[in-house]
Amino acid sequence: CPSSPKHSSTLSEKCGVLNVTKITEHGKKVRKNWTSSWTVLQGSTLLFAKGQNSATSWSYYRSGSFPELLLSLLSNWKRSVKPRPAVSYKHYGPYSKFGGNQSKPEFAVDLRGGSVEWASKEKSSKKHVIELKTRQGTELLIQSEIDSVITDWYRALTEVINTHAWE
Ligand code: I3S
Repeated sequence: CPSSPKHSSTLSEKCGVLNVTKITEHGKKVRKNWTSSWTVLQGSTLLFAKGQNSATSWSYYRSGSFPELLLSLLSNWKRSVKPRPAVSYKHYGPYSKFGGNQSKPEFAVDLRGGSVEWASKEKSSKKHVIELKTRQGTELLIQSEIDSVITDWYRALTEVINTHAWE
């Protein structure tokens, strides 16, 4: 992240733009509210930032405008990591004009003890939808129009959940 998603046994990291909605919170059903979110998988935590540029990143992606896409993703990524105190931001200096603090992580979920499966048609009429359940009683639907994108996320989430199954 941002340019090369990497995986290791101790820390997996992956990010991208996904459509997300909660359907259950603390065990209670909540109304769907699909939003395009900058999504970061970091270790066993999945973070969602309502990046102001999410839609922009998406449109750059679709238009094949990769330099702009990279800048936009970098900008979103910087914002998504900004609130974490352990990270030093010094080296982001030259790019700060793309960042700012307009966007904060919307929410984060702990994947340990959770589960993922492909959502049934009853859960959503959209295609390529992952249903993620957490031990804390949050259920999310995660979707991308791009088959390969959502398949990669499915794989990554499954891997993290399996790795941390006994924690
Ligand atoms: O599971 P539902 O309730 O049919 O989900 C749809 C609704 O949340 C709908 O919103 P309103 O009922 O507030 O108008 C959304 O616009 C749809 O996207 C939801 O369904 P999908 O199948 O897209 O997840």
